[in-house]
Amino acid sequence: MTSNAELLEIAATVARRAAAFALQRRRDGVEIAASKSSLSDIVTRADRETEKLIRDALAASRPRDGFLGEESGDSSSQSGLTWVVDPIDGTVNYFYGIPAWAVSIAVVEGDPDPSTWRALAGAVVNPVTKEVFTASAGGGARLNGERIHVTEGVDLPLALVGTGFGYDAEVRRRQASLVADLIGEVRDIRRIGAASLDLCAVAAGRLDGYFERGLNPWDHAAGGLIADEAGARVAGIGGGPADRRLLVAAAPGLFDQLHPRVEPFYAGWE
Ligand code: LIP
Repeated sequence: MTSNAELLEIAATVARRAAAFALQRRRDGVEIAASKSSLSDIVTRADRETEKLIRDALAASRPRDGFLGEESGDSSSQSGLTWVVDPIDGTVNYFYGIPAWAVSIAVVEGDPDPSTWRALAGAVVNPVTKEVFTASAGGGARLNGERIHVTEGVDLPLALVGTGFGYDAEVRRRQASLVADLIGEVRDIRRIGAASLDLCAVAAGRLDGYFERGLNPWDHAAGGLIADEAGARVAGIGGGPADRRLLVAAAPGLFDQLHPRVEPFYAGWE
């Protein structure tokens, strides 16, 4: 039986390799895009190539585990464990050269469904800032090996709150209407553009809270565990597991103020 610490070592090792690859592809890609195809095409290729690197590395070390990735879909598990992967979270930031994108790799027990899975280990690597966020279930959360913890004791009016928006313009317009009200009730709002980094920011005390609707499992599988292990409450509609309907993450005291403030807005969404 592989320990959570051993699974985390695999996640972090593969995520570091993949992040270095993606960073190099971005650097190479700008030249190709400048002379040949579009940069958006380069980004799409980098996404797929990075996920293939991750998938092949995990298949080599964990051949009986399942896989669920943003770009290449899923394969069923024979071991009861599934790797949940976003090869480049923060794709638009990657496209624009904004240093807020990450490779996110988590391993979960049970079906790869955020409403039922148990996350065992996760790594989020931002190669531009050289930051490696890691956590294992019961093992705490770390940034570059140093323990991290959420900021406690912040109430909503003084909270720095992160959020994000969907790719659909009409959805974004509706989401912005909540932010238009909330921005006057909190310290300020931040839109970083990568859910995994938003969740790691909560874990490290760089954000006091974060909420978003419409996240895919691979966006929050690793970051959600890292935030949880750093002392955050991470939950969705009705206080149940976070899923694409809603994710809210904050220290418990702030969670009890932020969740009831945003949940009603999203509770009625399909
Ligand atoms: C992104 C999420 C982010 C969200 C963006 C986008 P992607 O994932 O991490 O939180 O606000 O709209 O969905 O598409 O870059 O992997």
